[in-house]
Amino acid sequence: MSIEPPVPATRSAVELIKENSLQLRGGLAEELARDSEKFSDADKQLIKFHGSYQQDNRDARKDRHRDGAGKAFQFMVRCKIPGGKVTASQYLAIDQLAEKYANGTLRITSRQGFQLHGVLKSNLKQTIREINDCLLTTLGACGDVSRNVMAPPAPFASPVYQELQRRADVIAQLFAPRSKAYHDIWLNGVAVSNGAPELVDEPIYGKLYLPRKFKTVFALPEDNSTDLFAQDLGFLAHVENGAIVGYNVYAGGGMGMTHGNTNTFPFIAQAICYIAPDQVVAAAEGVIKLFRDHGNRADRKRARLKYVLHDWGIEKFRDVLQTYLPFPLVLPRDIPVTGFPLSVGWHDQGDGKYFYGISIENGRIKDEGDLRLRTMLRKLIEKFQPNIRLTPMQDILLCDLPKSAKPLINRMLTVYGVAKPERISLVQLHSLACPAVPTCGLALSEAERALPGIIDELEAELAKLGLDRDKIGVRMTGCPNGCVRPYQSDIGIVGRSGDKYTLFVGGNLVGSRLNFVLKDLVPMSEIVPTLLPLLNDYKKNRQGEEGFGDYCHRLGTDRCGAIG
Ligand code: SRM
Ligand code: SF4
Repeated sequence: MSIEPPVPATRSAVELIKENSLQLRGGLAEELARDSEKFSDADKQLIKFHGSYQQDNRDARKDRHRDGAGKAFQFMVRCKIPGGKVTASQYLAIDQLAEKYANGTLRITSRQGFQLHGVLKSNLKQTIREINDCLLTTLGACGDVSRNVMAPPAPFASPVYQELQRRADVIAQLFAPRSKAYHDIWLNGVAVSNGAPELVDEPIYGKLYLPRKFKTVFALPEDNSTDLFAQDLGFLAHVENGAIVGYNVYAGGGMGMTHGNTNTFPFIAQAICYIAPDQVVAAAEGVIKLFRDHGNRADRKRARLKYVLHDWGIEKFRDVLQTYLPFPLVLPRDIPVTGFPLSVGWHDQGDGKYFYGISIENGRIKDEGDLRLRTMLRKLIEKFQPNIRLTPMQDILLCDLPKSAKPLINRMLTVYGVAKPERISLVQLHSLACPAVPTCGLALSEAERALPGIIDELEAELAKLGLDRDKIGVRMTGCPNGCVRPYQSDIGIVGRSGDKYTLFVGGNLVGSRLNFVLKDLVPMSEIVPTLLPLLNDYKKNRQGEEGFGDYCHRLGTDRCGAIG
């Protein structure tokens, strides 16, 4: 039985669209059949639940405006891939779709998914259908539902790693929307006008789905590569003698904020309770239901779970959560998070096989000039048919390889101009950027296209200072929404407007602490020069093995500001 949440006095427009959508159908089927380049405003919202965003090519805006043409509409299509697990044939199918219907590139996302960009409306249905043909899905990749569930990607033969991957699948499946709209619209082609659609029970979501997106991850103390502290819900495994004996449950993390609106802010997830392994599903259901019933449905800028936790405080959050749990809430244990492995390079899986992690700059798999990354990956995957894992750092792991694959893979990297991880600077390996311009409609500034230049500059300075063996994480976004989790990193660069950025320092590699503003409105060309005095001082005055973010945190805002 669906339980409808209490309806608040005022509701945002999206709430009404969801409610009246006949379980996410709206007019999507009819609009798809129509010869037009875009969807209506209401259906533009609904299409997100099906894994796609209506965008326009922002590079083309000026010329088209001059020529009196409207926007060049196109679609982003996102696959939801629990734990980032992809088979060789699925990879090859997505690679083909990138060529046939998108802009010839694949984008690994910061949540272990794939995105295609530049799909025209006329090709959207076929793209989504072919994604499903290879047994991947886009359902619930976006929209007000439980989003892709992340798990540490390394394919170690260890029961602990395997258990977390299995759990990610279970949670992803349990909290996927049950509506048949997705099948009707994209796979079977049934239009609403063909008769009343079949409505099903949505036991968790009801008619209104969630107030906003909801993100879950699994992590290990020594492997927080899924960035537990940035998530609505996180399960931190407690391991004893090689087995998971429980989990600390974290809730209320999130990154998005709006410049100038102090009512919005990034927030670090808090440890709420400790559970036994067989309580994972009930705990997830409890937190999701709490969010469904108490999340803000009037103001989407304040709708995430983090605001419920912030506004209530942790004690009330625990008390209310208890009413949704079928077991007594036990306080969390002391389980420190200590590691953030990247998994690039060669690794022994522990079952006689190996995996090779390739660092993908900002997740973009493409051929460009001498770099023939996309071709190389296709050839390698065709030859070795490896299982694949996508990482939350936007990298790719080729798994289950025989030892004998090493020489050929090493040779292919050289021939196709792809840098081996050991030849890539540590600062680049630890950097992330979001797509921003030209595809993201919310971008205020460049990110993916700008970060490589900034990293080049930073690498040169770090080498001069002898800091090139330090792990320093840089995360850049084109707007404050924080799609690559910039507010917990050593250095965060957040788009402000055009050429100007807000510069943050003081987070850490494991992401357990928010950073703070070093300087606002920094022109792109001044980003590295602004950081230099601090890096100099860090080199001279750091304590022991202190990381750059820890050093900035120790100094605090005022002293960093005075130096920087
Ligand atoms: Fe994101 C919106 C890209 C992970 C916070 N995000 C968007 C949209 C769809 C723009 C839009 O709404 O029109 C971006 C599409 C750009 C494009 O052209 O592709 C976009 N987000 C991405 C990706 C592709 C960034 C990447 O470099 O990989 C990531 C896709 C992940 C996936 O596979 O599901 C992505 N987004 C994140 C994360 C990181 C995470 O999930 O761990 C965050 C911060 C964590 C969080 O949710 O708080 C994030 N995205 C946002 C927000 C801010 C939400 C908020 O609470 O305020 C928006 C804006 C919104 O939802 O209104 C947003
Ligand atoms: Fe777009 Fe902003 Fe997300 Fe970057 S951080 S992808 S600019 S919404």
